[in-house]
Amino acid sequence: MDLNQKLLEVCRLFRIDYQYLGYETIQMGNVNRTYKVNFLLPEGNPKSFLVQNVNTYAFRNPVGLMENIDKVTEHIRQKKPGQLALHFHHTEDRKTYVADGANFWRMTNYVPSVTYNTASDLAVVRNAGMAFGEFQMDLADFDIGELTETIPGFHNTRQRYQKLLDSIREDRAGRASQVREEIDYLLSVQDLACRLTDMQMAGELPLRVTHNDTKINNVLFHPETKEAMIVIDLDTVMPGLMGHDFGDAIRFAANYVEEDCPEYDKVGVNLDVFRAFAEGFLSKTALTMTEAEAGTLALSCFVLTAELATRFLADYLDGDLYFKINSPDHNLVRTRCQIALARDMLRKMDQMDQIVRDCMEAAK
Ligand code: GN1
Ligand code: MG
Repeated sequence: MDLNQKLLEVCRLFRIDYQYLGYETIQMGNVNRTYKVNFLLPEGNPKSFLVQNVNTYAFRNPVGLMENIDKVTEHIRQKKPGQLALHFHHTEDRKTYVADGANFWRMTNYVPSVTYNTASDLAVVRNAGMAFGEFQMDLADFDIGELTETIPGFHNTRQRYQKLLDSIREDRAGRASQVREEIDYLLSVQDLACRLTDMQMAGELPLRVTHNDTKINNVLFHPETKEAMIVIDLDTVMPGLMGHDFGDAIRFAANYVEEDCPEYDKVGVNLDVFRAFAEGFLSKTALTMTEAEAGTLALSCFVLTAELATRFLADYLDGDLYFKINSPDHNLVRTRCQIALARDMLRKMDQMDQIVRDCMEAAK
């Protein structure tokens, strides 16, 4: 069945009966597939929905994942009635998904908005920091035990390293000999990269409900005011650490270039962007943050960057099974870009740490 027919069939199961106009593929996310599906309302206006095909190779329990999202969005909705919230459509039998074979479909309203892959506008970055900080705070009283771990060990860096070692050993795509330098670098920083995981295991950091995938393009901004409207992509909302959300956001937003930029000499942390995000994030979280947590924020940027480099490299070695790719060496380019960023973060660690301390002071 072609995709037009499939998407139309899925929309009909979500009880959208308008006249079908067609679909556009949306470049959003490296894991799920997203389509904007367009319809014509009876009075002649267009109306669009976002339909996603959830990657069930990455998410082995998509039903549990949808239950997490339902619970979390409901919790936020009760706190903030009237605020724009993520809303998933239901089928006739009240399910928020359509499962057919290996495909797992879901549908939301399309929200006209803008998103950013890199951000030079510091007001936008600060707003994103506030949005992610507020998201964590909204869920501070949510019972962690209610959540399914949608990807077990998602930010368990020790486990990620173990996976990389397995991939090197198996060498399924026959690529290990080309990437000796990358492997050697990542192994040389292993203990530092696993510091957050080790502290978590030792019970030194509080477990929170975290977003876990805080790329700035997971915040939708108002097209005119540039205010953050809503945090999206709740697939990985799970128990986690403050540093997971802070670190991943900086990894993505504060890099001078996009995360798969092949010009490695341009890669690095823009400290102005770092400061703007920290200001926003800490303005919401400083009061509930422990000293130990604050002390991990600068480090967490390096940790999340090195961790993702191990994931990209393991996927390259496996033959690109997990992340969507645009070229055969896409995962290798991503790995190299993240390694260049991790190196720059090590150089700037003291400066980043000082900025966190300044923002903590200012926010208290
Ligand atoms: C994936 O699919 P997307 O873009 O939301 C990945 C993140 C990575 C990110 C890197 C579930 O996120 O962990 O940081 O790619 N999500 C999952 O771009 O693995
Ligand atoms: Mg995601």
